[in-house]
Amino acid sequence: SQIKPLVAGNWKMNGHRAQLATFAQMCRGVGPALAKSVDVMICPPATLIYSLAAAAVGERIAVGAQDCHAAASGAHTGDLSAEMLADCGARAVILGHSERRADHGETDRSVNGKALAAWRAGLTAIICVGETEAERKAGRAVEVVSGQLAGSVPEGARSDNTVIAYEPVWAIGTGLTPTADDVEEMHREIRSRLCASFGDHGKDMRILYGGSVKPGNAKELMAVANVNGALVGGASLKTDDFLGILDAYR
Ligand code: G2H
Repeated sequence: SQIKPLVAGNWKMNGHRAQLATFAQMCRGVGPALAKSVDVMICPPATLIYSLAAAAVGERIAVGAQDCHAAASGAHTGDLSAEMLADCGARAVILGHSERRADHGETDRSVNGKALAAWRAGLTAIICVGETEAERKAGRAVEVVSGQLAGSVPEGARSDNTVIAYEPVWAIGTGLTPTADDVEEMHREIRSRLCASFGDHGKDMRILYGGSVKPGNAKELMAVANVNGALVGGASLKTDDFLGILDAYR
């Protein structure tokens, strides 16, 4: 397809200032040829956004955040607005990751509000969806993901302000990955829903796969139809692993 893929690293709650050196190494590893075929991003914990973004100036890796509040400012102790993240140099924000849905009770409705906030601040919303193991075993995976898409992705989603990340919850950090056929089926389903809701923007919107992506499986997963890149957790913490995944696009 003509959609430029995106590989985004999600560092989750990992990384201190010492990881600036890791980030610099990653930047050096993304040469001009690779940058032509894939967009690359790292989403560090909020404490590192500013320094990574400063280090990324003139480099080929963009910096993103892992969550934002729906409001622009106000009495919300401990929260960060999309405007603040943009002010620190973030270009995108991951929203509705299953860990936040589980740990912080995020719902499709709250994720929807956060996506509107991201757009308001000029950030790309990377909206995560995905079924649990029980839901898949019950044959409800497509139904669950469709419901999350309908609820989490606001009207007005465009291919340049929204990225969808399909992350089957049972594949996250477990080393388990769905088969290429399962991924293909789900991504086809997501594509058709996006097209139905957002027309040409749905056709061009990036759909990332996430969940135990590693150098050893990236090539196969990234070759699946309608897989336009990856959201990478554990394997985005080490330079060799992350660059090994990006090799899928060399
Ligand atoms: C899924 C993924 C990144 P991991 O959460 O968002 O993590 O690659 O460690 O399974």
